[in-house]
Amino acid sequence: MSELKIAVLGVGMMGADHVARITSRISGARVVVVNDYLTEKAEAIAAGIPGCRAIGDPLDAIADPEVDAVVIATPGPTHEKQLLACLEHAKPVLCEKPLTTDVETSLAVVKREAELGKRLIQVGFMRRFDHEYAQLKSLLDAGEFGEPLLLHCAHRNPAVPPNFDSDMIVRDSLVHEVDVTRFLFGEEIASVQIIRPAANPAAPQGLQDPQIGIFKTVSGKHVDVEVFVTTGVAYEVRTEIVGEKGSAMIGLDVGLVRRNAPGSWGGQITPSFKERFGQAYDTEFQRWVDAVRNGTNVDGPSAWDGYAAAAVCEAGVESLNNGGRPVEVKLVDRASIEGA
Ligand code: ISE
Repeated sequence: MSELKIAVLGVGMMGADHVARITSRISGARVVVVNDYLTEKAEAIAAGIPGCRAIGDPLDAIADPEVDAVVIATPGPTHEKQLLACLEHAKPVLCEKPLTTDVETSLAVVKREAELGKRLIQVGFMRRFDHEYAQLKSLLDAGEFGEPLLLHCAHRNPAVPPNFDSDMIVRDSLVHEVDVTRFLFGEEIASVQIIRPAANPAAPQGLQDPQIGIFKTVSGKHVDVEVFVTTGVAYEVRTEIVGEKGSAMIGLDVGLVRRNAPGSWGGQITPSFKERFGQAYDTEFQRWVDAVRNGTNVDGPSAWDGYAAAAVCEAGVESLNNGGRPVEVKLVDRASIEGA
């Protein structure tokens, strides 16, 4: 296939970054259509890219004959309809998390794709493409740490948008550690517990922040996660794995350390996930574009991964709201869906 022609749906913070990524940072693809509910925003972005048009209706953008593949970066509640339209038109799609906003519709999407007998959906869990996570996964798979036993994670954001509520800390933030756990351990999560420590006095009224998530995997491995999204400081994502033969930590985020002022030393802190995971997003997009061009369509997390993450988060929100009791994760048997 010659250059892949992509429609990007949603050009908010992440969508606009993806447009720039496809246009200037990766090869083999270009953006031919952009769409956003803010029409002027889409038009302004289209005007800056040769051969790019703004289309007002996302479903028309998906169906457009010039479009080979789709990137979905719209708000979660719109994903189900847009994903089903991509399947209907047999267009490969890279969908930002969440796959959909509830377990039932996520499962329906998994089943619809399986019925088609062709993989078309990739979900945007970008951490799997980060060099450090990828390196950790290779070492684990090579048996360098023997049997992996524990995972300790910290996930801190300096701030979140004003509409961010306590459930979103699970569904929007902790969901990354859900995927990281499934990716590194290669097994499903069986139960989730969310504990509410004393809330940050600087957090907006009513926001349960920080939260502690505890997962137990099917084989009994333990994972604990501190999620703290109003630190006011920096973007920090650390992951430590402890195994039978040793441990490893990633995400120390120590770049250049300077010592040129009397009596002090220091470096720079990462402001947000756009910078911290910039390389991961670039790699994710390049590999997806290559996969679509060679007909594989998917090279990363699948619709099933999106569904499994939704099921874990559903259980997590139940635990958050039931006083922190562990809640069992309910997943259908994967083998019962041929092709999933
Ligand atoms: C955001 O949506 C992300 O995906 C970021 O990676 C995460 O750190 C943040 O908490 C979420 O709100």
